[in-house]
Amino acid sequence: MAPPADLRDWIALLEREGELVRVAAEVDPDLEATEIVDRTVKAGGPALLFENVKGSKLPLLINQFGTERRMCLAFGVERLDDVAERLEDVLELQPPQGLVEKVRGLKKLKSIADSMPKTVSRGACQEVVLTGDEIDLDLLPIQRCWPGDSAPFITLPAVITIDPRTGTRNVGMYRMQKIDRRTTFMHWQIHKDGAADWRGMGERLEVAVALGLDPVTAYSASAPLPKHIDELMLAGFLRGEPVELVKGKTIELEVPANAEIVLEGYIEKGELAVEGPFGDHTGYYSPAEPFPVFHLTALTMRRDAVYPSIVVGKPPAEDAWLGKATERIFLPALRMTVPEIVDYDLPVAGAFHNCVIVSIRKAYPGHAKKVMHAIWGLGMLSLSKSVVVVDEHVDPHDYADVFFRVCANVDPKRDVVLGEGPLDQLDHAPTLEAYGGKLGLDATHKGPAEGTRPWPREIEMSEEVRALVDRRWSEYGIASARPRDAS
Ligand SMILES: Cc1cc2nc3c(=O)[nH]c(=O)nc-3n(C[C@H](O)[C@H](O)[C@H](O)COP(=O)(O)O)c2cc1C
Ligand SMILES: [Mn+2]
Repeated sequence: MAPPADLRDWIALLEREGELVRVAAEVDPDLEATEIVDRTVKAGGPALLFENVKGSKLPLLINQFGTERRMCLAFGVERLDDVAERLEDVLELQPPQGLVEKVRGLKKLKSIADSMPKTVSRGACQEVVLTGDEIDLDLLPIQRCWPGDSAPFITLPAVITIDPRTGTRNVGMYRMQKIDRRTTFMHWQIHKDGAADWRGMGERLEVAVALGLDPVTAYSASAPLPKHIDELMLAGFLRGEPVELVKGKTIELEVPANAEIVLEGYIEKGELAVEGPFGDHTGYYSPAEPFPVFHLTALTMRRDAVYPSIVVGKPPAEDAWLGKATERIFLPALRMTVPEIVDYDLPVAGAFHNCVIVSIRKAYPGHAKKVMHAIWGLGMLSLSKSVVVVDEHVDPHDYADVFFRVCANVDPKRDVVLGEGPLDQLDHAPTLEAYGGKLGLDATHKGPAEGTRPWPREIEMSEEVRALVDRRWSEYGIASARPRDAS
């Protein structure tokens, strides 16, 4: 099944699948919407289309990503690992042997070639064009999410810039605090590609912001790609169809033609003001701090545009599923660099950066420590505060089993690595901002070369006895426990 072509195609799909509720009652985008959504997300509930938002004519779509099932619907797959397999196929492309493999190889190469964004002459996102004094962010149902938030925030944007030094495009999801009808902040955290484009800017940096995209392109804006890779190419690859772009009305940048709403504008060199506080995905308010100011030169939209939003806060919130998609989709890329990694898990409670659990095929002394350092050196994973390493037969998603290994296998004097390095800018725990301590826990088995006594064998029942008990289960008359297969 092809992924949805645009936001309204996606809304129709959600509705057909019983995954969307239209809310006709008037809802205030100031706090009330958050409380409704937070309860819905935490109950595993549906996407919500608020059709009657106080103070705005536009409907507000929220919780489109809030469950694993909706995430899979967005990508047109059964399991998120299926997306990863398609990527792995391309990453692991080997010289083909024989005709059949050559044809298959060509298909894979074509899927890459077809991923490049394509320029078109017209886009639905420009049915309405407001410039100059007509620009008015008050038209949009922008949410103020939490009581301590300093203002309303645009929370689900795809922010487009071009690196003035290399000419490569970047798309990232960065919250935007509304300042007035024609200005917002741009919350580019220090480690992000958008911030790097900004640091490299000349006098002015053009910025385009797409709101209301097909779900795969919207997800791609949150994906932690290396700086030189255009997120729109990933979107094209994952969709199996290129992202179509039209030239902006007041800027040189191209914008996704299928967007519901586009904000065009610029950032002036050196112009900073104090942004925040904002109730963030850490579960705490991030403090007020200086960030760049974004000036709008145009607001373009569809005639009947839908405004998309997301609420972050104490985990689990809707963004948990964007994070889980990244965890699954990036496993093959992680394995390209660190092939001994079997699987990994970023616990939702760890807000993406606080904890990584990784299982490895351990082959030599210190191997777990080598993997910790690899993670601390890899892309956005480098911001991970703690890394727990377990053996290959341990499922990193089974937190109870991981905790058992940590308790059972760690000698705190020998198996704890304390380091320091860059940390997520939003992490309030370290003494300094964006820099602090790292914790590694080696919960793998240890060998004599690591200075241990002989490592004991783990207890396992024999397969014969298990099979026997499975067969005979009904004879025992024990209702409260079950044979393996029935569980
Ligand atoms: C809902 C949501 C909100 C986000 N808000 C911000 C933000 O305000 N600032 C930021 O730097 N990153 C934010 N992120 C994370 C970035 O989108 C993510 O790190 C992405 O990889 C950035 O793109 P880049 O690597 O091209 O800079 C947010 C992610 C999500 C899912
Ligand atoms: Mn990027």
